[in-house]
Amino acid sequence: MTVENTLSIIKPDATRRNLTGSINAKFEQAGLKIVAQKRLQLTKKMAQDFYKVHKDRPFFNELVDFMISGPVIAQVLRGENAVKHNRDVMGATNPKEAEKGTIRNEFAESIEANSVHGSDSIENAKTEIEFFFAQIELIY
Ligand code: IDP
Ligand code: MG
Repeated sequence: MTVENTLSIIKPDATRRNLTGSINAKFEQAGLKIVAQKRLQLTKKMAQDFYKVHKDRPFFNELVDFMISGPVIAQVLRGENAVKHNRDVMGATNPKEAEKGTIRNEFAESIEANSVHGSDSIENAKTEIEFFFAQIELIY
């Protein structure tokens, strides 16, 4: 077991419904520590850049519009196997397929407005954390 950091984003559908605290409680109950966090309004350019791996997918433009439709919370979660552990806590991309008790099962509105983003590999976690945070902003 190794302690890792992973990048999480609470998406606009969740901030709109005032669910930041409820979602953060899920992370903390699961043993993930929030070691950095900020609320921000993404620009179109930032959203396009963040999701550039999906630029050829049919839902890309809609996804970008959704991600800039309201504030997001960018955060760094830390814990044992945090990258994979957070993916389990989040649940499947499609909330209809997300296991009971997961964030997406409890809170997501749709496959697009699915309340949270989480890094999918240790390598991507590093890049995604650097996208939002300076190293000195991570307080263990
Ligand atoms: P993930 O967030 O579970 O890693 P990805 O496949 O990386 O899922 O997709 C990134 C985001 O794009 C999803 O979280 C969701 O907001 C959106 N998305 C994924 N698939 C679809 C789709 O089929 N229709 C609309 N939006 C989608
Ligand atoms: Mg993904």
